[in-house]
Amino acid sequence: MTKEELLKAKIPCPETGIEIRHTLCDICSPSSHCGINAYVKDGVVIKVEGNQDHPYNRGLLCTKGASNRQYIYRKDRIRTPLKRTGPRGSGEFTPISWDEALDTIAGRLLDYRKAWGAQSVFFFSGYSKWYRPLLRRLANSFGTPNYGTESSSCFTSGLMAWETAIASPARADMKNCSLFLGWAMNPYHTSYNAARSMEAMKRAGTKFIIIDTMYTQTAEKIADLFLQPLPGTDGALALAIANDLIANDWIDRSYIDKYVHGFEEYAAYCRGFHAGNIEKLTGVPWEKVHRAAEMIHEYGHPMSIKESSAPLGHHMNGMQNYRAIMALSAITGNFDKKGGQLPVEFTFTHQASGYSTLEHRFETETRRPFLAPPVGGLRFPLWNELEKEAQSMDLPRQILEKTPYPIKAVMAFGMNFRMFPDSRKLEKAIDELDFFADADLFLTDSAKYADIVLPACSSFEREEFKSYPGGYAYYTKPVIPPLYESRPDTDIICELARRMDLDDPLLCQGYRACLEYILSPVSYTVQQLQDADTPLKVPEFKPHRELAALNKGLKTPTGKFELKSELIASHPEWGLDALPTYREPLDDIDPAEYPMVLTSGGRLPHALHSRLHDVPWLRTLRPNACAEMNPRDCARLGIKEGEPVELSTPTGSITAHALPSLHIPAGLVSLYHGYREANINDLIDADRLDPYSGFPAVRSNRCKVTRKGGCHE
Ligand SMILES: Nc1nc2c(c(=O)[nH]1)N[C@H]1C(S)=C(S)[C@@H](COP(=O)(O)OP(=O)(O)OC[C@H]3O[C@@H](n4cnc5c(=O)[nH]c(N)nc54)[C@H](O)[C@@H]3O)O[C@H]1N2
Ligand SMILES: Nc1nc2c(c(=O)[nH]1)N[C@H]1C(S)=C(S)[C@@H](COP(=O)(O)OP(=O)(O)OC[C@H]3O[C@@H](n4cnc5c(=O)[nH]c(N)nc54)[C@H](O)[C@@H]3O)O[C@H]1N2
Ligand SMILES: [Mo]
Repeated sequence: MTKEELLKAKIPCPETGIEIRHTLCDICSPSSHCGINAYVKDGVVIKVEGNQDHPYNRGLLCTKGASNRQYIYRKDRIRTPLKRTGPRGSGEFTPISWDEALDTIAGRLLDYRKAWGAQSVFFFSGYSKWYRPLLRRLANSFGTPNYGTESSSCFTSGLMAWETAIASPARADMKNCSLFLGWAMNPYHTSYNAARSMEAMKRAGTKFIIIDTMYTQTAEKIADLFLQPLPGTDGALALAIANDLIANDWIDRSYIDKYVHGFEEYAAYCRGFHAGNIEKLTGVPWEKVHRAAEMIHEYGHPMSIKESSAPLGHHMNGMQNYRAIMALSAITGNFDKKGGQLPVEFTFTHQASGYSTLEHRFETETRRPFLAPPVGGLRFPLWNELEKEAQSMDLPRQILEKTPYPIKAVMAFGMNFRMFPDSRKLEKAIDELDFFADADLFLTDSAKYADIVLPACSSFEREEFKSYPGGYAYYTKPVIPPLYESRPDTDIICELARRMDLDDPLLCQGYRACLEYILSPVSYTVQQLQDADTPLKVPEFKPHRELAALNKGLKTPTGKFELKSELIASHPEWGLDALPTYREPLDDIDPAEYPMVLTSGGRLPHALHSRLHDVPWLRTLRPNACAEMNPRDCARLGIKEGEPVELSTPTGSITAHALPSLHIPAGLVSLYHGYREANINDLIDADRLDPYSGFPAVRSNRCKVTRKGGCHE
């Protein structure tokens, strides 16, 4: 082959000067950061493919991963630190040096601390998580209780449900079960690896119950039994399944006697969910509820349940619904058993990889007693008790109302107001701040409100620690230098600690020193991990030991799996229920005026929140923001495919393109989030928050659908 031919085919060899370097894709969920082979020529990434040696993805990539080149080279990458010169939101900035930017931020944050107290400064993290342990420590060393993240609407609701029941997180031992209960999960859109595992399990004879408001690919290809409840009614459904299991004595009595607390009260409560009312409450006929109970009895030893925190938590009653689902694991004796639900410990950034680190100590050891509750702490007392950080969903309110105390400054890493319910409320709140700084890869509309903008770099341009399930530890090398003047978030955090002269020598030493400390229980040094250039299995990996946690006693008040939470019961002033009680998700909105149920955010395979709408390859897969509706509803309203339709709620209205879809049941409208031109969160009330978790009800609302210039419902 000639050199030109080799170059055209992007063949890595000395003649072309193309090299393959390894990194990871950090576009989607941290539980699926795939290994990447980056083809690099002259400091430029010219091709990406999956890394076959990576234990997680073994050479595969999804559409998002395959588009990494277009993602990291997006035209709106921030090139230099910026200082705002025009009005907030105008996007008028002047480039400044890193020194000026960091000194300005450090000086302003110290000024607010002095004048208003440390709690007046809020440190925020968006969906990116790799730097979070350092950011949380920065907030603690600075002295503010206000460290808050996007997990306030993502993952923490499910975590809180587990903490309430077992005082630790847990995971589904999917691969070892004989019955898998996939509750609100469609991995064909979110995790191709989990979809492949399910297909392999199905071939091997595992039975599947899938429970989803939509008729998904998982329902179509995998389910032996498919249940389709109305959004946010999962708690009633789970309680009804439990009632049937108990009535037929299809439960594990000796396990319950030994390891479960509150069974009798719970069983009595379950009796309220039965053949006579369940279809009305959930839309699921009793025969299907009974068949689910029967299948659990026939095949559910062991049974593993995968409940996703986001779709189940995004309702006014979300956390309680989640608790009701988890209870099925306890009454059938599947918790802490191989092939069931396993209690776990987080290794790093909420990944349970089967080995311990000092992450939690690192994050919290510089914390002094706070003088004020974190944002959301008074409004969401269970959150406050369990999470010890801010519930970010209360941030817009507190900025605007200044109660119980004013927030003067926000130092954000990737803040995007479009992801918050009633986005304009946060936009307005940011506008009212005395000081707002934002570090991001891209000059987003939220960053345009910042007084100082900092350019962060992507996973291709930085070194980063990542832990994977099965005991793996990985420390990447940058595959290209940081683009323009961008820097890793961790450098920004450590540099701020230095410039504010915080009493935190470890943080001031930088990312590597912090990691050496966090990883001190692990045999490998950071340098050894980096030299390996591939994830290493650490010798400290501890496989799960059946019933070990239950026999030792859980860290709950009773030491048992608590169906009735004694933590909640001991705080009657919170006004929360100790049992996983059910309440209707939509009883506060008038169906006469808003006849359609509105859900948002069901994942699309090629979209990830706001990040990929401006990535050309991915955008071509769905160029428009689409309101997906059942064809029967479209026909009734005279709406044709692609026509503009207006969706309105008491909070606002937007226009999207109609997309008839048989996946959506009649009466429901579904729209993906994050679009600039049709932001579903403009329709969602910022105060419809779950009183247990503070989560926003983005998945159950009511709306009116109007054909532009036509009839409506
Ligand atoms: N491609 C892609 N992958 C992603 C993301 C993305 O944006 N795009 N986001 C990442 C993030 S941040 C998260 S939190 C996860 C979320 O991951 P998942 O929770 O797995 O994904 P979702 O599609 O949000 O929800 C799963 C299913 O729940 C159903 N569902 C919605 N509401 C209800 C309900 O009330 N009851 C029941 N039973 N089912 C319901 C939806 O129809 C959907 O099929 O995905 C991660 N992965
Ligand atoms: N209506 C509706 N709203 C939702 C949801 C829903 O289902 N429906 N889902 C909720 C859920 S589960 C989640 S997780 C949130 C996600 O909400 P966000 O956290 O807002 O998600 P993104 O828009 O992906 O990321 C935020 C910003 O981080 C920037 N960023 C990316 N990588 C980095 C990095 O390495 N460093 C820095 N400094 N910045 C970076 C991105 O460019 C982006 O501007 O949305 C929530 N909002
Ligand atoms: Mo999320």
